Amino acid sequence: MTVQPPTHSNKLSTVDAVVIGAGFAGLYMVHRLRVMGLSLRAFERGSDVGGTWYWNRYPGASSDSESWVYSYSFSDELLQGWEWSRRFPGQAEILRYLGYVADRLDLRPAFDFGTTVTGASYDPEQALWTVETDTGERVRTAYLITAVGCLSSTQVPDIPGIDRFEGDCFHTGAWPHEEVDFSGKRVGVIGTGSSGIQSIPIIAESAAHLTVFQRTSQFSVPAGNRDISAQEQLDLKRDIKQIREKCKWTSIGHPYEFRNVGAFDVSPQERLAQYEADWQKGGFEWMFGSYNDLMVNETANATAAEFARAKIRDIVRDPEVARKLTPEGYPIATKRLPLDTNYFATYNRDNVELVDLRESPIEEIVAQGVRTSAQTHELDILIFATGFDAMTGPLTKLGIRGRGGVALGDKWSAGPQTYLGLCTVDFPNMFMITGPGSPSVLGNMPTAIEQHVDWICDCITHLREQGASAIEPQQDAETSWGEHVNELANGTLFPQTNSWYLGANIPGKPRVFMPYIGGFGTYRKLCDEIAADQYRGFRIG
Ligand code: NA7
Repeated sequence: MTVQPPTHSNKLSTVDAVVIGAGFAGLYMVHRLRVMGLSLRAFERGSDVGGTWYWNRYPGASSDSESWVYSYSFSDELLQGWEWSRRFPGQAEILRYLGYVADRLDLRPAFDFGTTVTGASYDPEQALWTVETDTGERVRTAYLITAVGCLSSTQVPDIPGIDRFEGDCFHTGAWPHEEVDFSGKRVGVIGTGSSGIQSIPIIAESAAHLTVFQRTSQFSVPAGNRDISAQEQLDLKRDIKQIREKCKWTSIGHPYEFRNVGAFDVSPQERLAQYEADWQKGGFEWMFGSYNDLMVNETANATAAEFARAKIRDIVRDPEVARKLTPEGYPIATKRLPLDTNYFATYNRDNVELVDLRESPIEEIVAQGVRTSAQTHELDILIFATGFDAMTGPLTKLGIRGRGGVALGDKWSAGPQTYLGLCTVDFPNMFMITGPGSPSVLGNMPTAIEQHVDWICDCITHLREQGASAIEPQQDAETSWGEHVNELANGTLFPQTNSWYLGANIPGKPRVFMPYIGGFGTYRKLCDEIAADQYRGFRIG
């Protein structure tokens, strides 16, 4: 393999490719480009590799994908050289894994860490991007590749008085590197999405008092996390290639699919028994390995939702607290379904209090804590588990301007427009790994990332073989893709619910269902067909 050393200079340099981000996507992208012999620069705002797992160090942070699929599959050596300890790996173990990959492939020297991309503009005459960073560098590049993740732009709500709080304040997605000590402290958590649901049980174990501020009650499925036994390690080493191959073609990039039966094709007794058996196993399979009409038929969905609600009522001893925790009014899994370890049982602890913000909304943050319409909750530590400007946020904040100086954020002011979630008109040679309009967040991210990186590398190879200077979607292909993504989403229950999939968590964000919901396997096949058909729908010049 020929590896081109990166050129680190403060002058205006020109390279073949610039990659932004050192998470799962950026690491694999840099590796592939180096093997292809391209010169490149890579920028990462964190001080090391890790992406999501560099930033989300909150207690209990964990992957919701099984460890054996939450990893790279492109290299046998990497697969065989690493052993996961748990079914669902925690943040620290995943970060160690990404460090292992970076070491094995010698990726760190390719990155400028602690460097934020502040802008990029396109010169159509030269078919080159000029990328600018906060360290004052300007780099010209033919290919601009974003590997910035879908959930990396943290969202802190605009609550009056937020700067007045005198205690410590953290966002789960920008957690400090030092351990936060909760012992003897009065802690407040705002938000009960995945981050809140993962962290609340752990914080409750050491805090003197924990107040959870809940705006929308959430469904959650037990993770069923456990150690991986020695025998299972051997089995995984033997079977991992087949398991990973299977992931490529299923609908959510995991090695299972919805069953070939609907919820009403079986008797109520059989259905309940199946739900119970799958619940005991834990994990997403309970929902996404279940009846095939759960996400398209409201009545079918209600059978699963009612099962999950009954579990909350069984676990939570105080009926009033159980009532507040029980989600009503939206179909299960139309908000991103969390997996939990002892989440609902945590509310049986004496030191945990639930505040239902639908009954008593937050009015302001004061020096001592949070004031709702009912009372002031005094706190030493306030945690925002309030999520992210998902999918588009990490991209639009890069300050990228395409042909004619059009800003990406302006182009997408009515919602993201892409072809395949990979490219967008007026931004030639810009590739987005897991961009909006691709399956991305609807399944196992490493599966989605590897498919995108491989497709982009094949595309760049094709361009270079053809002597072509630029690739860009055709307008009609982009428009039809947007319509197709929308139409597929409208055939499901997802658009009924306020979720970050729709941008509904960000005030003023257009309500557009952003990921492609047609399935990972279908999408992969389509991307391959488009490439084989001379990059149908793209203009190559
Ligand atoms: P999520 O899933 O977006 O959850 C954010 C939570 O914060 C959710 O419960 C929100 O309630 C709540 N929230 C947001 N703004 C407010 C305000 N202003 N007041 C009260 N509560 C608020 O983010 P996570 O970090 O938990 O998870 C993100 C993804 O990371 C996750 O899905 C996985 O893919 C990994 P709401 O439901 O909007 O009423």
